[in-house]
Amino acid sequence: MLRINSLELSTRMRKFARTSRLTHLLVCVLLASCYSGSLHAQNADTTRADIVNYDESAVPTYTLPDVLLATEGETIKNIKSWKKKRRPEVLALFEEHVYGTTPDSFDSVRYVVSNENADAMDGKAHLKEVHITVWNNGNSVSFPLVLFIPTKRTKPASVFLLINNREKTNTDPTRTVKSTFWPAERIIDSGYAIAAFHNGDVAPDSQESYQDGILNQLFPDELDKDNGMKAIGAWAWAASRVMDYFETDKDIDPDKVALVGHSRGGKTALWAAAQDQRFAMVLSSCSGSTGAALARRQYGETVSMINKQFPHWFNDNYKKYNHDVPSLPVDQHMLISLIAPRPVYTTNAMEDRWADPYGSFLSLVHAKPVYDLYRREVALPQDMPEINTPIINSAMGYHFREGKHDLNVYDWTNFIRFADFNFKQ
Ligand code: GTR
Repeated sequence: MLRINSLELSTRMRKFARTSRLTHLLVCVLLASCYSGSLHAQNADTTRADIVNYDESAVPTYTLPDVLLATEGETIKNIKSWKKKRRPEVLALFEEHVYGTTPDSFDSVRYVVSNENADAMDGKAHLKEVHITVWNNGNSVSFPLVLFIPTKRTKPASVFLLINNREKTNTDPTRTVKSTFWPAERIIDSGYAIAAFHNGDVAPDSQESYQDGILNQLFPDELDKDNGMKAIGAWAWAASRVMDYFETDKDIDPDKVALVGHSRGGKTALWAAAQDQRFAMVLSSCSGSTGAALARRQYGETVSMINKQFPHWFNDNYKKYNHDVPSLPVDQHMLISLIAPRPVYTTNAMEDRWADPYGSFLSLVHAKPVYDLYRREVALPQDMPEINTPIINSAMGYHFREGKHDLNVYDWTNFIRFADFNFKQ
């Protein structure tokens, strides 16, 4: 068992905590009013878990479940028993207690290229707009995929696939709108293809209507189960359907698909890649609670807060842990471990205490033993890296940048560097 006490924090982290206390306070007040104002108002008997904590010294002492200790008590020492025993066990725990089950079949699928332009971006890219339609039990759901493939290349392209959780204009196929959230021209210039689908086309991101997509239409049984999939599970399922499509497109190298997501999309990207090992790489931006951040630290957004504000994201079982995080049979380092040995890169931003940067970095550190089983070279420092000091030449990458909760050109630039290192080496 790994016992961690906030008093054992690195000197750097304490200095960071001290110097940014004012920012913490400010952000705390802002977030308390933006995100959890209703929580404070709702709960006359506000429990500890409902107060936003931005104070490192108030992080409780916690014990992380050991990622290499199987339920029956066996310590996992090699890849074979990790793959056969512990990995399926950890995956099942996340399904049961957090993200929900994912149906493993459907009746049929069809891909229709509804628009194509072999001369997009001044001839630099080939645009394909593809409609992916999935049928199950007589019902169907269709969602669009936008894909730009570099024209100058000698072999099928490696691709970044973004789960777009913001406005659809961010991934404008006409390129009238050019967004730093999805800097498609920059990616094409680097030799990669870039793709995106919108999460809302698969399951609306709303407590009232999240069912009105694949859940009602294709998998209504999930809605009756305490461990049934909800919106994040549905978005992850859609990422796998895009992967299915990539396997049929001769312009794409299906062995080099990097899944990208920001915030709720970043949580989804991690969960999708944990389940679907065809994703060769994951890049998860500012994913925070129930993404990369360790739940047991209860720093920034907690399990209770996320479940109250977004009850449609995770399964119903997860709500049982709102005020009992220590009894969760998993923590988020175990989610990262499910990605091993594939390269994973996570990010945090200085002005985004809500996503617990230090707790997200620690997740990588505590998932590393599984990468070690595979003898992957991991160049993570023991301490939180300095601001704007990305860790690139490594199977586990990370940066903690200045600025706010976002996915921006700095992030993408480092994603490209990380992909260059891991795909081309
Ligand atoms: C916040 C939520 C975070 C994060 C973010 C986002 O409101 O509390 O967990 O997912 O939204 O998706 O931008």
